[in-house]
Amino acid sequence: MIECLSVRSDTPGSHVHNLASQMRAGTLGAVVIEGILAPKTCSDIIKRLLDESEPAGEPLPNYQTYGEVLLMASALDAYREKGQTLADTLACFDIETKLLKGLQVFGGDSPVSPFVTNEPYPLYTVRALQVNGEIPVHSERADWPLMTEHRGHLDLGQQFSFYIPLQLPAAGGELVLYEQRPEAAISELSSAEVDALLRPGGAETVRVEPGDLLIFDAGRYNHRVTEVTVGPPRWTLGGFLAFGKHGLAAWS
Ligand SMILES: O=C(O)CCC(=O)C(=O)O
Repeated sequence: MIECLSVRSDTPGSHVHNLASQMRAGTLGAVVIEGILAPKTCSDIIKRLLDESEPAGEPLPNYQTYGEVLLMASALDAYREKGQTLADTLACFDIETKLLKGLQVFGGDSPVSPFVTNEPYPLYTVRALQVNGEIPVHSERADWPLMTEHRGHLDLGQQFSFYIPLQLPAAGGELVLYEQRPEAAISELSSAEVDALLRPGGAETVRVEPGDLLIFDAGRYNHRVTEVTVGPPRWTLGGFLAFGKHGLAAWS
């Protein structure tokens, strides 16, 4: 059983101050903080990117990213530059303030800030999963080549993912969390075979409305996004979180 909880973004911190610690302790699998972005803001963000920007890359078939996901990036400078271009394109939406406010409801007593070494890391990317696109099963791990700075500062044994859906497809594009950590090599298996292998150990489909912020224990649970079978495309805005010495740090 994966424990999932929903709270409103204006819930007083004193009522929910244990969310991040509960997830750290393994008693909470996923949290939804409702109402971080207005529905019109979500559609305006998509429109602005389609009108004024080009995706930074297509790491999987039918999956475009605006800004670069660190684990798929090949150089820190280019990753930062693409993150800055995205932040500049979307500056009028004040996303960073709204996102950090939502993440702070989750953090409670632990302050949440963008991960900074000598320079800040981009806080989020925006991703578009088109019809026929899917995100294969994975979990967030510590050993990505460009995470050397993270390793010195953060507890990467436990990484959380966060995202806000900006637009949902009519069918498919659902996040599935699996309780069982696979022992067999799964990279060669199809999504249907992976599902058949892992589902008996427990699985949860997490539904999140556009504008709500989901945070889940992405290091603990293998997860995947099912194929988008009926459009429109699935758009999400998000990144990753881990505990450091001074609270929670976020990056994209
Ligand atoms: O929604 C997405 O684009 C990615 C979801 C995911 O796999 C993650 O956040 O780890």
